[in-house]
Amino acid sequence: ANNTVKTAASSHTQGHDPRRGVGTAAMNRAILDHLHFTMARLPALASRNDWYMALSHAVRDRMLDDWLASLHHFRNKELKVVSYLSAEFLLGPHLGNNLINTGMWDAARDAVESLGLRLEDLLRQEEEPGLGNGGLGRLAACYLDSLATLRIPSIGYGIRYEFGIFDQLIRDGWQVETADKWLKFGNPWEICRSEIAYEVKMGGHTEYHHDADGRLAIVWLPVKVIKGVAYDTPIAGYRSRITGLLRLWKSEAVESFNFQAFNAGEYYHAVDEKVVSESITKVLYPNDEPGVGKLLRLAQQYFFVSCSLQDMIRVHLLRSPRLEEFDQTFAVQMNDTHPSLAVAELMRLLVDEHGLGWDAAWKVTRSTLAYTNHTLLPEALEKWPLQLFANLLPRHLEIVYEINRRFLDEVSRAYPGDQARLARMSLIEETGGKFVRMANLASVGSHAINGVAHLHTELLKETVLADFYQMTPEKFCNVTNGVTPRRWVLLSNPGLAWLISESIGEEWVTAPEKLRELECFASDPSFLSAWRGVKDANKRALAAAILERTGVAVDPESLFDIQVKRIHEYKRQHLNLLHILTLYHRIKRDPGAQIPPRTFIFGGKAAPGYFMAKLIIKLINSVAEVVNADPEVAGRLKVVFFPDFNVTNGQLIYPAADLSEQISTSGKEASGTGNMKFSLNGALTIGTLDGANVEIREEVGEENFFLFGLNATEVQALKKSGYHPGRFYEEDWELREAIDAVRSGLFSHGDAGLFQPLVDHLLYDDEYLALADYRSYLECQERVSTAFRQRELWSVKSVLNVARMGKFSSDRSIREYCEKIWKVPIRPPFPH
Ligand code: C3B
Repeated sequence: ANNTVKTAASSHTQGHDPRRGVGTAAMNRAILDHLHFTMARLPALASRNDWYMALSHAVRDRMLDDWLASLHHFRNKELKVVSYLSAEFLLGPHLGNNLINTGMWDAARDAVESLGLRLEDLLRQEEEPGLGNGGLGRLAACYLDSLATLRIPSIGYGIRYEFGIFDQLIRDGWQVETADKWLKFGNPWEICRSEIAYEVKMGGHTEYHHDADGRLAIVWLPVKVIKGVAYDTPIAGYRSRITGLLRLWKSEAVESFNFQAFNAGEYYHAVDEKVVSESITKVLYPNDEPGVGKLLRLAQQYFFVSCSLQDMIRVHLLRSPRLEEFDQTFAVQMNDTHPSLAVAELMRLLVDEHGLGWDAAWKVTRSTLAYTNHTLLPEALEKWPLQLFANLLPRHLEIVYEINRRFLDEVSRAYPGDQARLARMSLIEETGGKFVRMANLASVGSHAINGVAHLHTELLKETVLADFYQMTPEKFCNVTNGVTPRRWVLLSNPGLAWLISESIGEEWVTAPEKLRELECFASDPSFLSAWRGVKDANKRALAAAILERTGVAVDPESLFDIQVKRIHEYKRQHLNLLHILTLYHRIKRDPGAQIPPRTFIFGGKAAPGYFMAKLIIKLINSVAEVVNADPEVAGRLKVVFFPDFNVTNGQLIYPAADLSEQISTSGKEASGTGNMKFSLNGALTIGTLDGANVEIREEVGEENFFLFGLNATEVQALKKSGYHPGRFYEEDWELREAIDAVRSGLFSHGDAGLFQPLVDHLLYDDEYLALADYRSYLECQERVSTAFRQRELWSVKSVLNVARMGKFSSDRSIREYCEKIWKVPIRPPFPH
C-alpha cells in the first residue's frame, strides 16, 4: 500500500515552478532552517511535532509567492471577489492537501526521507482544524478548494474558534466529549494580521441627534466594544498558481477601552473585560442544527459578520470611493442564516457610518448578498428572541423594523388583505413570544436564494419559503452540492487515483466529466481485478485502524457497510440497527442462512445535549458488544462504532466502503455530501430518494443504486393520513422481534429500562418513519447481499459509479454559483 501512495502522489507533481526552490535539496535545507530558526531545535532533539512544524513552515513559505500575487487581485477593479461568509469551515488537515495541490509532494517526501523520517508520520502529526460541525462546514471547505482551483478571487470569512468541534471518546459505550485543543502545539498555517483589526460594538442604546445642517444623525452608544483580529490561512488551488484566502476573526479586548486604568481595582476590572471579550470566539457551538438562542452565539454571528463587512468595505474603498458600487467589488454568499445579520449590518455600515441614503444602501445590499439554505427541518430555522436581539443589537433591531415596514408594504400591495401571509412573511414572529426570523431576513435582503439539491430546492419553494417563492420566484435557484476530488480522491485514495490516471490520464482531477472514460474499462477483467485490489487494500488499512482504536478484529473480505455522519434521528442510524438485529436473529435461527459476511461500521458525533442521539450511540455499541461476542454469528456479522469521526478519519473510511448508507427519511436531508464521497470512491449506495441521492441515482443509473423506502410525497401523505408506527410493529414479526430484543434488556445486561425512551419513541411517535420503511429497507438489503455475492458484477457497478460521479465535483457547483448567482466570469484553466 505504501508503494501505491508514493506512485500516486508522484504522478501529480508536475506543474510547479522550479525557481521556487521545491526540489528535494532545497526542501531539505528549508526544513532544517525552520527547525533551527523557527522551532529553535537541534535535529537530534527534535520531536515529531518539531519536524512537522518545520516541514509545514517550509511548505507555507513556498505558497507565499502565489498568495501575494493572488492578494493583489483584490485591488484589480476588473475582478469581482467572492466572499463566502460562513460560521464554519471544516477544513481537515492542511499539510497533505497543500502538498498535493501545489505539486510539492515528491520533493517533500524525499526531503523528509533524506532526514531519516517518514512523510506519513509527519502527516499524522497534524491536529485537524475542526472548525465546523458536519456537512455545512465541510461544504464551505470544499468550496474554498474549488474557488482557488478555478482561479476565482475569493475570501472565506469566518471565526477562529479556539476550541473546534469536541473530540469524541467512547466510554462504556457512551459518547464522552473532550475539548478540542487544536492550537496546543501551534498552527503553522495561519498568519496573524495584527494590523487588520476592527472594532465591533455590542449592547447599549441608540440616540438621534440633529447636526448643524439639521440632518438626522443616529448614534449607537454600546456598552461594550470588542476587537476582531484577522488570522489568515492560505488555501492552495490545484496546480492553479492561485492561493485563496481564508480570513478568520479572533476576538480580543480593545486596549484603549479599559486598559488605561491603572489603580488595582480598575486593573482587575479591565482584565475581566479582556476575558469576556476573548470568550466570543472561544468555542464552536456543537449543534448541527441550532436550537433557540444563546446570547453568545448571536454575539459570535454578529462579531464575524461585522468584522468581515468592515474588511470588505476597506478593500472596496481601495478600489473606488463609491460605495454604491460595492456590489461590483464583492459577491457575498451567506452560508445558511448564521451570517444573515449581514443584511442589517451592511445597511448600518452604509447608512450610519458612510452616509448613504436608505434606498441606495438597500439597493447595493440586496444586489451584493445571496443566501444558501441548508435545511428544511423547522426546528433548525434560526430565530432570535426579540428581547435578546434588542439587548445585544439595539441599532440592528431598528434597521430590521425599517426593512420589515417597507417589505410588508410591498407584500400588502401584492396581496391586498392577506393578513395571514403578512404574518408569515414578517421578519418578526409574533405568535407565542416575539422572535426575529433569520431566514426571512436573509431572504428579503438577498437577490438570490438557493437550495443545495434539486429536491431540496423544490421543497423549499413548496414549504419553508413558499411565500417568498410566490412573491419573487426569479430569486430562487438550485445549486446542487459537490465535493472536491482533490482531498476526497487524490489525497485520501491515492491507489484509486493512480489506477484512474493510469487508465484515462490525469485530467479528471479538474475535469471530472472525463471519468466517463472509465466506463469502457468496466468490461476489462484485469482492470476490474486491479480495481478490487485497491478497494481491498483500503479495507485492510481501515481494518487495522479499527483494531487499533476499538480492539475489534474485522474481516477485510466481508462487505463493509458504512454509515458515517452526524447522529440524528432523521438520518436514521436506528433503522440501520434494526436491519442488523434482524440479520442477527435470522442467522441464529437458521445457521445455514445465505447471508454474506458483513461488517457494519458507524461513525459520527451527537450534539452533547441531544439525548436520543446519544442513546443511539449507546445502542450501537451495546449491539456491537453482544453480536461481536456471539460465537453463533462469528465470521458473519461484526458491528463497529469508529470513535471521533472527523475529516481525518473520513479520509480513511470513505475509500474502504463497499456500501454507503444514505437512509434518511425522504424530504429531510437537504443534500448530503458524504453520499458523494462514498460513491466517488467506488462504494454503491443504499438510499432513499432524498437530497442529492436522487441526482446520484440519476447519474449512476438505477441498476447501480439500491433504492428503498417512501418518497417525499408518500412521507407527507402518510403523515397527513395519520401515522401509527405501532401497526407496523404489530404486523411485521421480524420487526417486532428486533424491537423486543432491545426492549428485553438483551443489549443492556438485563436493564430493560435503558433503551425504553428510544423504543417508546419508535412505537408511539417515530417522527422519521423508521418503522414504515423497515420492510422495504430489509428487502433492499437482501438485493445488496445477492449482488455482493457476484463480485465481478459488483466491481462493474463500482466502476460505473465512479465513472458517472463527475457532476458532483465542487468545481461544478462553484461554476454554477458563478453563473447563476455571483455573476463572476469563469476563467480558463491555468495552462499546466
Ligand atoms: C447540512 C445538511 O444537513 C446536509 O444535507 C447538506 O449536505 C449540508 O448541510 C451542506 O449543504 N447542514 C448542516 O450540516 N448544518 C446545518 N445547520 C444545516 C444543514
